[in-house]
Amino acid sequence: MPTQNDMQKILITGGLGQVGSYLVDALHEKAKITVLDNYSSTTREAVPPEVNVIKGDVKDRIAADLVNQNDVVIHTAAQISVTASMKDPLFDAQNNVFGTLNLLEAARRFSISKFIYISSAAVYGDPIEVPITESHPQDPLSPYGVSKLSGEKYCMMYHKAFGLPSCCIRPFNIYSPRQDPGNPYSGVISRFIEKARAGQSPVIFGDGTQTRDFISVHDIVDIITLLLEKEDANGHVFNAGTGNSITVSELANMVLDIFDVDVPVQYMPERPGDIKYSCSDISKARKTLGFEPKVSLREGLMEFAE
Ligand code: UD2
Repeated sequence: MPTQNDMQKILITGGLGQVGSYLVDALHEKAKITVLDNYSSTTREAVPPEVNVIKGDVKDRIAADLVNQNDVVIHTAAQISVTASMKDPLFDAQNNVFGTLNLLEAARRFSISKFIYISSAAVYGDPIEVPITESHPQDPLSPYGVSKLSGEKYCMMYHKAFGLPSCCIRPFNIYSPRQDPGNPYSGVISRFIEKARAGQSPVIFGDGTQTRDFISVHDIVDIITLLLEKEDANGHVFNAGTGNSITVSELANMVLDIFDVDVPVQYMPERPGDIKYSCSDISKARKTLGFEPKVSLREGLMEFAE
């Protein structure tokens, strides 16, 4: 194992969050990790006690100071809710646009060997064709989609104009047991599992024929690890999905089957602003990074049951 002194130094913003905390788990024995997190959604206990955690915000001076002390930045901290962004677009932009720019400016001044930005499939808006390639028109339907696209554009512009080794991923629907089911903004998988655990009916918004590409957080960690390793990734944006989709009705049945719960599904009106079909095309990540998603949806759901 490398000694503390010759280990790569990695700053993970949002390191206590869903993606960040799994990244810390995967990397903290191979690299010297510093987490910057404002504790907005989790606690210190999300990562092992030996990991250096700084409480602070990506918008503040502390973020720039930490960039200066590290070799690599993985920027996962964000305002993550589409619904919250509709209610407060300014708060969303302050975090996702200004926070990202604050880090990029620091990365430009100090010699950073890699800057990885976590964008979102929300940049595509309602897709005009599926599967969605990276060159699909980007036409966000929410302030969140706009702020994520803006962060991406800054990363790519800093690469072109200043030679910053930056790259981005656009995750589709990420899930993991660490997503908080009590949070009203949590994803459909957490919601369905919470209901199944209580022996209650999952609630489907709309007719259940809408599709999503659900990707396990472990595969997200894999693609980020590949970005760390591959210089070819710099200056590029990659879809991060599985390349497969499933309807929300099929998902509900799968969850009920895994948790062995026999209840009818409940239907509610479609959620305003919901997109109908979503599925990634991951040819670019396969070709450039050698990325191959490994966790099937059933396996990923079983992890919740364990
Ligand atoms: C996901 C991301 C969002 C953004 C967007 C991009 C999550 C939590 N959100 O939004 O951040 O990247 O993709 O397009 O990953 N549903 C039900 N019952 C429920 C909850 C949801 O039927 O109890 C439906 C919902 O109406 C939608 C689908 O499930 O059709 C997925 O909903 P979601 O909130 O998990 O994620 P999504 O795709 O809206």
